[in-house]
Amino acid sequence: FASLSSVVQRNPSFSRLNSDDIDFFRSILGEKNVIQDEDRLLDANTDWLRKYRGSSKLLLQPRSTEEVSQILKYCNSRDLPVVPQGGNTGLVGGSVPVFDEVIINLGLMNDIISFDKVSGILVCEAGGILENLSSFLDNQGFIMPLDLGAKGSCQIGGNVSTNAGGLRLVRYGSLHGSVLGLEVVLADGSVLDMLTTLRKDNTGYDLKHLFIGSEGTLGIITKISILTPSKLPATNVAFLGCKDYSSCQKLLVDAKRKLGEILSAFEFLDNMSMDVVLNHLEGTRNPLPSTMHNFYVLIETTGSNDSYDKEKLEAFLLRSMEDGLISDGVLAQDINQISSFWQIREGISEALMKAGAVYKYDLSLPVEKMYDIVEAMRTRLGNSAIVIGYGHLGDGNLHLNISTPQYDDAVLAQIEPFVYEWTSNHRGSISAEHGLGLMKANKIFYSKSPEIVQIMASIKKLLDPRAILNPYKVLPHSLRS
Ligand code: AKG
Repeated sequence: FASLSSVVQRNPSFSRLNSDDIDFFRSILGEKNVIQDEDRLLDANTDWLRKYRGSSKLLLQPRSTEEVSQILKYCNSRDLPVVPQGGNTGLVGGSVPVFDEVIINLGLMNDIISFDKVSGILVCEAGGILENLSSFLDNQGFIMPLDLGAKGSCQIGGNVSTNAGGLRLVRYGSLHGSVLGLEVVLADGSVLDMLTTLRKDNTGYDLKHLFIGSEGTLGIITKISILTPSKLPATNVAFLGCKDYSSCQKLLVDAKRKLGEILSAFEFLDNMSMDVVLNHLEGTRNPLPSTMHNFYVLIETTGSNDSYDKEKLEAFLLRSMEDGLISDGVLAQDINQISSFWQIREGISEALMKAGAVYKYDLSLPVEKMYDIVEAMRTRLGNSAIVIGYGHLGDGNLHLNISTPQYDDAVLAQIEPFVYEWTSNHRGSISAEHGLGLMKANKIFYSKSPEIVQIMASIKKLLDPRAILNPYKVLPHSLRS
């Protein structure tokens, strides 16, 4: 676990929890949803990567917006800090306490409030698990506009508050586009009803955007209205081998042009990523077993006419092979093959966890420069670490991951600040889709100017003057009250 005391000090203006507080929470939530059980607290205090561990003594499980409001009103009046928590699958230490913050888990607030089959607009509570929402929509002939490896545990409220990207962004855009409305509880307990179901509404500042991606530091999202695309009948997935990164890039340009509106995912991984998956995830096999390729690309198309889509994809693949952009490839023949191809790409994070210690960087970079940082890092680290690169090539989002058998401060010192400086020098983002959390709060200046960060701090002060909401996250320590 990262040593937190060297990174951040507990805010001395915060109170300590006492027995009157517990009595109050019991009075509003009932005995069973005021949790002090050590095992459950240990889980809720520990992040998915097992890198950060807080020491909260209290987990609250509200069942309604009204209960969230009462909790926050009380905590604000008592200067008790809180951490909103969804599925706790974040990768930057944003969803766990740093010290003794009260954990507010939204998991019991998982109702679907309405679904309009004409417009495809879903209104639901924040604690709905992404996969459950997808299954609900599947029965209605729709899909969620986002999909990610953590779908079985992550909650839509967490997805929205971190502005999660995922595997479909290349087709359906970010949550800033799909989310139409929100209900949010502010630190003082007031409820902002922005839960519109309108596609268009230009009546002044669109405040919901402040809460999308602010990682629970400005308010707690309790309800969401989201535009969902129709489920199309034809999905095809190709798994391809490429000789170099430049071929992957050219393939992307061609895919956008030639597959056009049916392109729904364009993912890549290097051969080191493939090795990690094959070595650590049981039951996986390389879809292209005969030769090792330097890079692999997964292309998914989704459209309304299977034979037309297949013909289009096959013609594209044939042409790309003739042009030398693809060395080998295979088109999934059934749903099992589709899921086995996706399992390789989606399983990389889990495989890395099994391989040892992992240092994660989620970068946005111009596509043509994106892989240079992987090579630069390999040169820097030599034999001391395995450096892998994969991610959402279609969105210019690289997941640079570095794996060592054990955690090593000397390796970290080689990686940081180099990785942040390199990204900043190329006008990239140090967090493409994972957020800043605790891990990168102090690194914000690599991606945002002092003027912008100052405005962010002013907005924080306006909405959460006592700074009780997800403290120590997102904003740099120097600017916190
Ligand atoms: C992805 O696989 O797309 C992720 O966002 C996880 C990346 C990581 O584990 O570094």
